[in-house]
Amino acid sequence: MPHLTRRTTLALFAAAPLAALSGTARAASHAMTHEVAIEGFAFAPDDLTIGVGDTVVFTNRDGAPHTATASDGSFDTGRLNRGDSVSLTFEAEGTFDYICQFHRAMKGKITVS
Ligand SMILES: [Cu+2]
Repeated sequence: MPHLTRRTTLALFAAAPLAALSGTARAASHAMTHEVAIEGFAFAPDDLTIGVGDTVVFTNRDGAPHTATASDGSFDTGRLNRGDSVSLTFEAEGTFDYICQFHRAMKGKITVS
């Protein structure tokens, strides 16, 4: 059965050139990719710590559409239908709470350190 996957890469948090450069250098040597599944109206894991330059892939495994939308507006996957994935690369340190825009009781957190 065809499996439709949307892949989008967003560079978040345009930083000062020097910070961006060091972030890129670190990303080249240590960047990791982490998976967050959206399943059963929950993010799994719902609390994730990653490194600067790492990528998080959000994949919706529910029949219902979901989003992962930062509470501070710093990122938004947009609507993810069943099987859709979006990759987000985090280029700056911080703690980012996010929700699903359609089901606001769904909450998650990503810490970039
Ligand atoms: Cu949802």
